[in-house]
Amino acid sequence: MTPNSHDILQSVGINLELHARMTAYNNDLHERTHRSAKNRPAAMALFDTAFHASHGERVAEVFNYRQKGGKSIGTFCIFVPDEIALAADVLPIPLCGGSHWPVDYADKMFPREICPLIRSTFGMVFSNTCPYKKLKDGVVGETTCDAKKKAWDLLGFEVMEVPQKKTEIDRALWISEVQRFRLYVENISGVTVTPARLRETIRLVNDRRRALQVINAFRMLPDPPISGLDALLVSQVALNQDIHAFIDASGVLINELEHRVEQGISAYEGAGPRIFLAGTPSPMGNAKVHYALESSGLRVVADESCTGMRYYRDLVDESHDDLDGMIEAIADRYFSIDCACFSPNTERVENILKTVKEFRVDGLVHNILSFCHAYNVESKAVDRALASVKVPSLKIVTDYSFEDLEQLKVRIESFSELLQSHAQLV
Ligand code: BJ8
Repeated sequence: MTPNSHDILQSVGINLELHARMTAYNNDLHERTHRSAKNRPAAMALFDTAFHASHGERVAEVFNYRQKGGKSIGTFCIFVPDEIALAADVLPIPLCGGSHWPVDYADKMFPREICPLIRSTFGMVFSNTCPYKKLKDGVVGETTCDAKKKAWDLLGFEVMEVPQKKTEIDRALWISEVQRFRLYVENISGVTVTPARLRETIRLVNDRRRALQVINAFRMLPDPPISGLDALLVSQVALNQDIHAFIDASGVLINELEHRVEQGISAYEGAGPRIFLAGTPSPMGNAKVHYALESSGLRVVADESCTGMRYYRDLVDESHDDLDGMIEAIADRYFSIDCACFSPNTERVENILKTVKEFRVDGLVHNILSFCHAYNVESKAVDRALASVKVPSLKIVTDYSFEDLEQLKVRIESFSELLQSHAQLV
């Protein structure tokens, strides 16, 4: 951490001693899960740096931006449209926690029987270790799962209503919510969203998605030049880093991945089953299931979650020129998100089957955060569809702690054996 970042953390009231303990915990884990891996692309150093910067230099960037009069909001879900916030000169800061270290601090307000993503996020807030706690002008939640909805109630956040079905009436409601969000951010910054500015930010946010899509496509190859763990880190960084810096770093990585493919350099030492990981997101700090799988010899070649393809699969249509047309195009793109909060959610099953084919996966692993009922229950519908194409699956329900790692590895090893015998039979 630079002295500048240290002073800034102090000035925003961070408990420096606890913050140092939390970052040491996160750094040790990152060292163990990522940095010790062999065959990493050299460009991953850029993303390691961005990982460490999320609690240091990135905080300083946001602080300095605000000192110059810039505005920012906290968000928790990929339903909040970045394009519109950026067009109103409001910086969106995703706040979902991925670190196990602060979860017990959430006891101050939340029951233990809710998912670790929520507990980690608010554990950081209550332990005074969230560096973005005071660096924002508003917080926008959304009506996705019950735990989130009720948390926003308790904390008095602004809430976007995400419908739970996808009929025309729901679409109309969602478009009006996106319009309301535009007014909300305009009100925060005093900047009107113009068609010219929105056109620019639609392209910019699409560019970030395009970069992620290109990196992800390398994972379709028989010998992917980037591991699942590193692909996850790239997605996690995309959510926190300055968007221009992220697009630049992705360009460096893409060049290197192209060279690695030409030279036949794989991220993996041996041939292992190709795994599709599906389910809940893994915010920055959490890579536990990816690590459990890849350190057991399996290869995570596709990642369905909101820290995977769900975040960048679809682009916003760039062909509109008028403000309402652009807002509608943004609303439609976000409405295609196949979160398990929708009922029915047939799109998700269709997308999963498509990915199974494109990435030629041998098996699917449900990665479900404890107490996330939506993804846990929906795993049955996914399994039914997988059975029709003869793809085996394994369900992992877990939190952020590493206490059950050895147990998980035992289950993963038997799943790996099952996949190998299954491959001989089909
Ligand atoms: S669009 S997945 S980011 S809601 S894991 S808090 S659902 S109990 S994170 Fe999500 Fe938006 Fe959907 Fe994506 Fe609740 Fe489940 Fe916890 Fe979750």
